[in-house]
Amino acid sequence: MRTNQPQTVYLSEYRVPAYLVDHVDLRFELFEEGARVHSTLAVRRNPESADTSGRLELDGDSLVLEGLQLDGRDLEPGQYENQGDRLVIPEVPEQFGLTVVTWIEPQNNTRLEGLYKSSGMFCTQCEAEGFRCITFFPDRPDVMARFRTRIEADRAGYPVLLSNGNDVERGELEGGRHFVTWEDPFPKPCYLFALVAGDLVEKRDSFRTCTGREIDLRMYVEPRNADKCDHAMDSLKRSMRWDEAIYGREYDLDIFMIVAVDDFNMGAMENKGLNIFNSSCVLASQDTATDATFQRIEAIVAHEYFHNWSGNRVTCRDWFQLSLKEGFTVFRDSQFSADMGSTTVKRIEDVTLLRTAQFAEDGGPMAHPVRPSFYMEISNFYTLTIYEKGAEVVRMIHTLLGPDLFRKGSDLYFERHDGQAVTTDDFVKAMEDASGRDLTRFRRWYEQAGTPVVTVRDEYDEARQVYRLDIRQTVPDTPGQTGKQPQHIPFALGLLGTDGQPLALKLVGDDALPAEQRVLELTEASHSFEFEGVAARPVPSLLRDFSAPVRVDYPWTREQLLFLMSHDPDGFNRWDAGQRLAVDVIESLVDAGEDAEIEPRLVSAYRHLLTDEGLDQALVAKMLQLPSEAYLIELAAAPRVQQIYRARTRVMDHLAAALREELLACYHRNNGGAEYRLTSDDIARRTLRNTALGWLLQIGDAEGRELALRQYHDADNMTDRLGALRALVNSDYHEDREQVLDAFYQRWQDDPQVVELWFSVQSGSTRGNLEQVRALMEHAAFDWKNPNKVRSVIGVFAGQNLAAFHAEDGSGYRFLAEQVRHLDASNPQIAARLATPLTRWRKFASVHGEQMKAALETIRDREGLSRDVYEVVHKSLAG
Ligand code: 0A1
Ligand code: ZN
Repeated sequence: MRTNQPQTVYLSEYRVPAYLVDHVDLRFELFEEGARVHSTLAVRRNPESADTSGRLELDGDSLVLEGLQLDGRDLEPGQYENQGDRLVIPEVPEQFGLTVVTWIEPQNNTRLEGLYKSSGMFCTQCEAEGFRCITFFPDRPDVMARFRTRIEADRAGYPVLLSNGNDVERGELEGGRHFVTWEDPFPKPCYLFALVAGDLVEKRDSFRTCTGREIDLRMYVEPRNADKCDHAMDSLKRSMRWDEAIYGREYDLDIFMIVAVDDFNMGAMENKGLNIFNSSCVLASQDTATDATFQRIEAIVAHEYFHNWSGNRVTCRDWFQLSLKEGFTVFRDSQFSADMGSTTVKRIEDVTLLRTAQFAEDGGPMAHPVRPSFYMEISNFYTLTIYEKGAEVVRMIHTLLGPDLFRKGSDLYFERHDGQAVTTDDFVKAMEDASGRDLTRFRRWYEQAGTPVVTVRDEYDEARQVYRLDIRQTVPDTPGQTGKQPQHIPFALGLLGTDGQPLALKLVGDDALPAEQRVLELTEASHSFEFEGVAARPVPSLLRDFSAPVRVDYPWTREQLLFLMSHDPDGFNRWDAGQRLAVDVIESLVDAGEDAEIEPRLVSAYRHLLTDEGLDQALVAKMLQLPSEAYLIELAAAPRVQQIYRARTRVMDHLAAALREELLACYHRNNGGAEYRLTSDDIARRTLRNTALGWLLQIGDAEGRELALRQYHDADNMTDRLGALRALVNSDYHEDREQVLDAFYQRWQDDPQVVELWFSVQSGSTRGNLEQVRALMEHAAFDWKNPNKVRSVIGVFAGQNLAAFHAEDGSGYRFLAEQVRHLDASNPQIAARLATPLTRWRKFASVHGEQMKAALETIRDREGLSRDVYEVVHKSLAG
């Protein structure tokens, strides 16, 4: 907490550390009243530093300093300065041992950074700057040390004591206490340090690596969760195998551990050999987790595991390089998920998130490049831009180089930089060196914020049988960045003939063999491409597979979109054509009267999707989802949320009514009754039947209601049970809604993950209002200290229940501001994230924008605002 203005940190001010730490010896004495941390560092001057002042500076946060010794001798008060957030020793030798003793209070740590308690266990979260909440230390990722950690605690309360690496010693202590010592042979930055102490059950498995080493795999969870580990364990083994096969990466320690904790700010953390997970991202059983949760768990387990190479063995030089590890690792986990399920569906899901949320971020006040050049609070930069856009940037390199050269590049990167802390530029350089390609202009993707707009116009010359595409790109201004340069964009496309068949593409003056798809490389502000031998005006299929994170501006007609929906060989673009058509239809209704006609061809297109069983059902399940309100809002220049909401609802009602028979048939056809399996086929079936159910209840269909009630009671898995619950909650059957919600809570009240689902179904329901959300916050299961509960009630309301959040009277905005102010006192990271919807006030038309701004100002005026919230609020109000 602070009242003075937080400092900005600049990339341009990066200097190598003046001192290096070769070894860290930690001893934790854990008690109920607090913890004492003894830390002994082997320090030496960095020969590469220009700083020869002899001054050592260590970072700290909320620490009580109990002891300080240099080479075994106590330092006198005049020999050091404890500034609270910094410990300065003005004169130190070239090489020395430093012992620091600190006292901390994990039981009172509500920020969930550093060492804290969750459901009675001790655990840590040190990324990005949490280690300084444990002891004074050079808390920066380019200081890499070997850690030895001894943990001492009461044996009865904390039988399990874990840290990174291998356990090398254990024993009994006086007073019923015991200790375990862990040693991690790999030098690592302190943000990868982890400690866990608790009464946990252990699940064991093993994995034989490609060179025949046997790795001990262990999961630690609270006893009540013992039956929810199998999926994560299987996902882990699949990830390990996949990383060997696709990237040639073998696991390096003899043991790999996963721990589940209930209170966690993010999804999970890749601490070396000891990954710590938010319970909701790792625990699953058929009864308690939905298909989406199973898939998310597989992806996050993979993500954290993949970090062992992309992040841990090769780490970031400074936090401006965060996307070095995050963008690359998200790219890797999305490749993995694609390989485990449906490639097209995975692509659709990734692009939906990117276009809905990352594009909004890139167009808002917190817009920043994939490699930012300044920040106030690094926790605010764990963003969709760093993660998702960062992954798209790596993906474009993959597209430009092709899989083989990309693999050559990643091999070179891992080999060249193993054990180092490096930059995004080192990554690009490795890709360049391995492939011989020049990525100079490509680097702008890392430097320029904002979503490029690619404008495409076409002309067909019948006499010459030539089809010409004129393509221009512009990168919009973002806060603090104007006058941007063209970026290197891989633009995949195909052309379809009037018969729906792909044309062989032959560029005028290019002697490459004709192919049905090409990746054009856009490097200038504008280009023209002429295709020859084109017998009739074709329909272009642009930016196939979403080959670059850009907006495409092309004047599609509805005929063209319908044509692409049924003929494009690119599954992603078939889906995208359907989305564009639906967006066009909904947008055209926003300003039209209540009786305006709804495009009849949309109905027939949806009918075709519902009835043609020859189509890929996983793709159909995706195509049946209308574009979300959030996406429609993102696309609009000055969105009027209520009108958008009504137009979208009208289209849904209309489609559901017109297609009632088809929806019922689709429901019954996919009501398998077979054993629950997680194949993409079965997932598609469940998605289809639950979508059909949702639509039927949307129009209050009586038969749909019967089906939903029956499904709710008969379901043998959470996907179907929640599907039925959600359909009823979003219907006008109020009594059923209340009854089923009660029954659900009674049945699952002891399972926090299921209660979170129960919360979010209600707070996200368009039938729900602010009063109901306030009531949820009064519910016994709501807990301000648990980020998952805060997210599932307040976050879901502001992020998904958009008609209620943007209520005309501004009550949604005032509500959110009130919650942000409240939460900032205990958990600034979550408070800052929660504030995001308000920070986008400039995008909204007059009254709404003003109301949002006023709400934001009430946050700004809070006394003792955290650095986290200060940064997002001030950036949003600036200019
Ligand atoms: N590195 C983790 C995510 C993570 C980031 C920050 C945290 O605290 C501020 C916690 C976790 C990942 O990418 O999975
Ligand atoms: Zn990550």
